[in-house]
Amino acid sequence: ASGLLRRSPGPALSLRHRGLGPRGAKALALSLMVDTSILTLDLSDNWLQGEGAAAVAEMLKENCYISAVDLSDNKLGVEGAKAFSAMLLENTTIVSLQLSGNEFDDQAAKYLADAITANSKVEILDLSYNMFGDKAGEILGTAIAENIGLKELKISWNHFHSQGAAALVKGLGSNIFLKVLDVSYNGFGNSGAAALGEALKANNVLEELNVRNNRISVEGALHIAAGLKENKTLKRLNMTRNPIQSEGCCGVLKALQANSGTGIEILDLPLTVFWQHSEEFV
Ligand SMILES: *[C@@H]1O[C@H](CO)[C@@H](O)[C@H](O)[C@H]1NC(C)=O
Ligand SMILES: CC(=O)N[C@H]1CO[C@H](CO)[C@@H](O)[C@@H]1O
Ligand SMILES: CC(=O)N[C@H]1CO[C@H](CO)[C@@H](O)[C@@H]1O
Repeated sequence: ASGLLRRSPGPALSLRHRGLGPRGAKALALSLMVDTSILTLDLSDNWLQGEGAAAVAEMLKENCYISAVDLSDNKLGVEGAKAFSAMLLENTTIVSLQLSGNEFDDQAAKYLADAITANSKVEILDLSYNMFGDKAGEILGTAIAENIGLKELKISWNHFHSQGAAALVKGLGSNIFLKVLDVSYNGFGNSGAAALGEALKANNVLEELNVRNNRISVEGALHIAAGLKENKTLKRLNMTRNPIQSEGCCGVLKALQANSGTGIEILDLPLTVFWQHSEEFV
């Protein structure tokens, strides 16, 4: 690991799929502790587990040059979440953090929520492909409401369903920084969509929202439409792969038609048979 580091000039160190494991991570972390040239670190898919994550986290507490870290697909689990959260409570250099695919569950969410609440430096956070459920929705929602730094949050491919989804996006209403939110491939359903609609009414910073594949049907689409009617900032909305039917599509379009101040530039609706109403919107 330290040999690789010596042979890798430049500000970006990418060691994906190298099978580093916890031991490799420890060796690498030791070398990086005093390094001043590396600014971005990609250790995705290295089976680091909690132990390897702890070594990397300790290193990041000392190193004040690395600002972007990718630790996706490393089986970090609760132990990894705890180590990274502790690091984020101290360190203020990290701006971009990719932690997708790390088996984070509701217990891991508790640790991450502490970091999201207190850390105001991280702007890009990817927590997609984890195992967050409804409890995590509540905990992370509260953290999102209080966070004052995140601009982009990806939390797609988790297990947020109705109640948990609603709790998660409730925080969005009070958030005043987040510009991009990706909650695609969860199970929001209509109650999650209703909460999104409410959040859109209150939020005046969000620019991009992805709710692709969330079991949102007509009722949910109309809730989102009600939010769109009272929102100026949203520019890109992805509602594909939801059974919102022609009625839901028309509801969304009518809401935008009624809102002269809408900021929508790109709208992606599911393929559906709504051509029979299309003359109304030409
Ligand atoms: C919506 O998601 C699909 C699939 O990821 C993508 O092809 C499309 O470009 C997205 N639309 C928008 C507006 O982002
Ligand atoms: C740049 C940065 O945030 N580094 C800090 C990480 O945490 C340690 C321990 O609190 C500080 O000493 C560093 O300054
Ligand atoms: C929070 C916010 O800015 N809401 C606005 C969204 O857009 C509508 C209509 O343009 C305004 O009336 C709201 O004040």
